[in-house]
Amino acid sequence: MRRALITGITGQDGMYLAELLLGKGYQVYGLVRGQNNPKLPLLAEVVPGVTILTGDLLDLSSLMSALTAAQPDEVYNLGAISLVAYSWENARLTTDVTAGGVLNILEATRLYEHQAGTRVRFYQASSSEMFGKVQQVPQSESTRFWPRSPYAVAKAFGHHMTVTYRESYDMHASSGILFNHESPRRGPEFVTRKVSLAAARIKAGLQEQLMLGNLDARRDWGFAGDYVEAMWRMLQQDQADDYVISTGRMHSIRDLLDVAFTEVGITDWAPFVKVDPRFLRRAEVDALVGDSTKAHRQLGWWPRIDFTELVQMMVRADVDTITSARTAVA
Ligand code: NDP
Ligand code: GDR
Repeated sequence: MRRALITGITGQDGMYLAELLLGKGYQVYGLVRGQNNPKLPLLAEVVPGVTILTGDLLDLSSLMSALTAAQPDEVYNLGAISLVAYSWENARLTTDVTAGGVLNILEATRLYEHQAGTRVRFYQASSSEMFGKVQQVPQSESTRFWPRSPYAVAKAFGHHMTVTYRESYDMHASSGILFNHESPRRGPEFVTRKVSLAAARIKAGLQEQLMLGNLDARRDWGFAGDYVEAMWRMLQQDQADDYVISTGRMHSIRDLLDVAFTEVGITDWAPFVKVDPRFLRRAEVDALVGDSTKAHRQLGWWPRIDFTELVQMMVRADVDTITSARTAVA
């Protein structure tokens, strides 16, 4: 039975990846931080087969203990402070976790390999945010990075450190440069879920207005369930490498609003949406769209769910949750 250790198991991707690996017969270990993490009940409900280990990316010794307990064949480093907007307000913490945490888990993995006399395959969750200011469209593995936020700078550090460990220590360390991917499990602080939730709540009469930032930003949005499959495929390759994972299609926040509100039967969202300067970014990434030709060719990976299906899935899930809650009360 193959064994995997996932950091960031309580996040959106961690849960989808755990489901995927459990379905493939892996023994899955998940690193959870804090003495009473509020997401533990959800984790037990969604992926009850996962063995929980406590630890923190800031604490190298806790990572060593987790590796020793899990004895993994594969390590997926998904843990991070991942909200771009938050990273300006908490730049040092973001740097410590999202950059320094990568060095810690790489170093723990290297030491564990040495001590246990075994090889471990390592995945780093890199991000399209590293491309930042648009210089080339679409962005591929060879596009230069121009990070525009403390989060993106931290991810660029983690990416380069992963490549450096691969080249310095001959580690099987791969980095997935993933473009935005969403799902009904996406945190409500991210724009897609904020919109899907608001559309459902406005339709149900539970909310009057939706406050947003830049409506003209454009992103390449895919489905998280498809993207974790790409992570796994990367670690099944003989050679570790870096891959862009994306749909190759770009949409604006306005497109997102169109699909989400149409799904609840509201044809004009304008009366419900207000631009609030609090949600504008100090340095915006205007438009990102990925070129995943390498992943198509080498991993045989393709996204299965497109933008419209994704947004409809998210809105329907939020509508269902609201309806179930009302039925339970009635
Ligand atoms: P989430 O924000 O949903 O999850 C982040 C996870 O990191 C949570 O489990 C969180 O735990 C954990 N974490 C935070 N701080 C620490 C710490 N100090 N030690 C250990 N774990 C910690 O992110 P996603 O699931 O969306 O993304 C997964 C990874 O992929 C992240 O690294 C993200 O930056 C990256 N990424 C995501 C993309 C996307 O579109 N979703 C695109 C490209 C990259 P807790 O529950 O305790 O807070
Ligand atoms: P992003 O995702 O920054 O791309 O990072 P987010 O959903 O936060 O923003 C996408 C775009 O929407 C615009 N926007 C708003 N964003 C938020 N969160 N809230 C708003 O009210 C709002 N209004 C407009 C933003 O300005 C931006 O242009 C995500 C995260 O998952 C990262 O961890 C990951 O690395 C990248 O995707 C790829």
